[in-house]
Amino acid sequence: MKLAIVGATGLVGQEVLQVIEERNFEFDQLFLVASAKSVGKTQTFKGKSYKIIGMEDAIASKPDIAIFSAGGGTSLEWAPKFAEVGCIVVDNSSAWRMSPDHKLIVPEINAEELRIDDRIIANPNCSTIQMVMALAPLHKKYGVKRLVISTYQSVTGTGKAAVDQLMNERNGVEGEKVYPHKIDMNVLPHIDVFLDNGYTKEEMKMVNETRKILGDDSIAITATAVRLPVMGGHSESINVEFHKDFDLEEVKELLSHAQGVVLQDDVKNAVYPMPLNAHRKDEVFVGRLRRDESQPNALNMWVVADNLRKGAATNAVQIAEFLAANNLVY
Ligand code: 11C
Repeated sequence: MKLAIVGATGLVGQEVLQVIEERNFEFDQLFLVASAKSVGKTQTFKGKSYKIIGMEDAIASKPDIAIFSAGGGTSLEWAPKFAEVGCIVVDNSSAWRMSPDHKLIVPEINAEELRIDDRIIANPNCSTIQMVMALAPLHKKYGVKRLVISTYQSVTGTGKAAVDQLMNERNGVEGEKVYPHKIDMNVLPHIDVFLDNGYTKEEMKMVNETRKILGDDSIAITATAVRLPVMGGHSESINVEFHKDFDLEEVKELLSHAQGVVLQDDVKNAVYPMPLNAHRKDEVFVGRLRRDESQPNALNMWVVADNLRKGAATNAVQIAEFLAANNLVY
């Protein structure tokens, strides 16, 4: 099996390498692919040195699976060219997510949708992945009717330049600005671009991707996505209204048994999910579970995950693992 990591030098690409090493993902050959400015540089993986190659060379090597973390424009242009040579692209960008011809996969929820002829498979947005991981087990039992979400998102979601902006501001150093305002000591209710309806693209991803993954277009969803000077992961306050009533202890029971979900809900001992603890972890952490006393059948929850892990790299590697384990690679 020949594996290519496209966008290997970015924050997500680097995390993909870390995850495949930790999970011992098996392959025979590895190609590290990046933009022209990185081609020719070397990267060490498991003690072996790899030369970074460009797109054309990667396609000529005919990889079986390519994990793309290189942005939407790159993916729109290059993913079909990889697919043409028989490669399965697992794409971390938003380019293919809402296309009716492409699957949007969170393995714990809908990997069974994958078929041998899927050539470009979309990885959802990080803020969507962690939310649906917490919702899916409850949706099955009670039926999600409406979601009201506020996110508290890490600068790592924007990439390395944003981490640099935060650190430069903190250290009083001049440097490139990727946000329209200062991010240190601040909160920006602005992630991705604003759309005509007044929402941001990030907020609308949460609406549209959630419906597609849970397979239910009737779910009412509204979101406010917010950037914080935080590093370890994204946090979300989720108010969920169900069709059926629930028992809070049963909700905890369902979540504590859900694959990839960890319940951290012991407020008496100040135990609840936090990005500092989620950093470098593959699971989604859920806590602050409580009934919304203002509304029937409604629950409040707090969900945290490392956006570079389950929100991006881990989910993509899990998709690749599923393809390999189910003979969907040829
Ligand atoms: C952020 N969620 O935190 C974004 C990053 O559509 O894959 C991922 C953007 C995407 O800024």
